[in-house]
Amino acid sequence: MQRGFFLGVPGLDVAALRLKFRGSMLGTGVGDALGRPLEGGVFRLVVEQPEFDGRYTDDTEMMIGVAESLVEVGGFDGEHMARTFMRNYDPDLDRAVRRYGPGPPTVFRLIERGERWDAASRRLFGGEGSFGNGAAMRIAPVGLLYFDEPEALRKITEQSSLITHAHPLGVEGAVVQAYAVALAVKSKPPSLNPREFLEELEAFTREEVYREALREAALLLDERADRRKVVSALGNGVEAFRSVPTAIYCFAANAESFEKTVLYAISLGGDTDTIGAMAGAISGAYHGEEKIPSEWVRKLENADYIASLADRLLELKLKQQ
Ligand code: AR6
Ligand code: MG
Repeated sequence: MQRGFFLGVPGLDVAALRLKFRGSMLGTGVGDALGRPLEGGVFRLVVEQPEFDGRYTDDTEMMIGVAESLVEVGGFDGEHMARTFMRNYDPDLDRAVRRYGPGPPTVFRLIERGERWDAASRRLFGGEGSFGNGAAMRIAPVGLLYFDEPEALRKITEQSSLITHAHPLGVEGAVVQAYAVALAVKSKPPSLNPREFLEELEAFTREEVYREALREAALLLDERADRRKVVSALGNGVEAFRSVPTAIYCFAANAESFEKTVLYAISLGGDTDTIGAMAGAISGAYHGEEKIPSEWVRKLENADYIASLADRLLELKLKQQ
């Protein structure tokens, strides 16, 4: 790799990438922890002084699992990643803080009883698999590791999603989110054009539900829609197709600031921790660690460990060049 250049993008050198990798993973944690106390609420007009104790939920715990597995194996291994999720899962902590959806712990029990890592999730929800946002909320490390390899990004996202989410809309939500992280890594602030960003995502996705939502997001951007309209058009639910486009919109409409992006995301109500986590992952990948308010990073649970995982992920990326 040439010094000072990555993919011909001026300024995207190793130092910039390090800040972006850290920014995306810490951004997931910060957005998740900001949204945690508000989960399930109705939207508020502005969240000016958010409660922030730095404790994160299943989103960040599973994102850590994705990154741990990728760096420990040196790439993707489904059995290993499933076992890593299971190693990190603690039922008592789940009830008190992490608050997993019902799907993943069910999958863990099935695998524990001998089901294959890529078969267990297919038994959920009457055999159609989960279309929850749980595969998308944890996907930042895959978007980072494969940011300049769209086909590998799609393939590894699909496989890693399948561990818990077998429904095509659950999987494609993760693909769209991973690609949003990748595009954010490749863009140097303040050069990103939010409209073109949405168009590139629309061109990449293979599911009409997401293409339509991304076109809707572009219209909302043009008309500077209010929150009520954003929630009614894009959603704030636990379904991937009612939250991934929303998180992407939160970033596109507030691309100039990490803080504005995540505060806007958690102000929409509903699944605030996950919409915050996904918007934070994209904005953090764009702006980098230094643009995340330091008080939030300082308070975030396991922030040093998350940053060290991001560094190891970048080392893996550089080794693969
Ligand atoms: N049919 C009907 N409902 C479904 C289906 C389906 N095929 N798939 C999902 N749901 P789950 P997650 C509904 O359990 O995606 C946590 O707080 C169903 O109501 O796979 O890992 C996370 O932080 C199901 O319970 O969980 C996220 O915010 C729900 O979607 C959120 O929960 C979630 O699917 C989702 O996490
Ligand atoms: Mg959560």
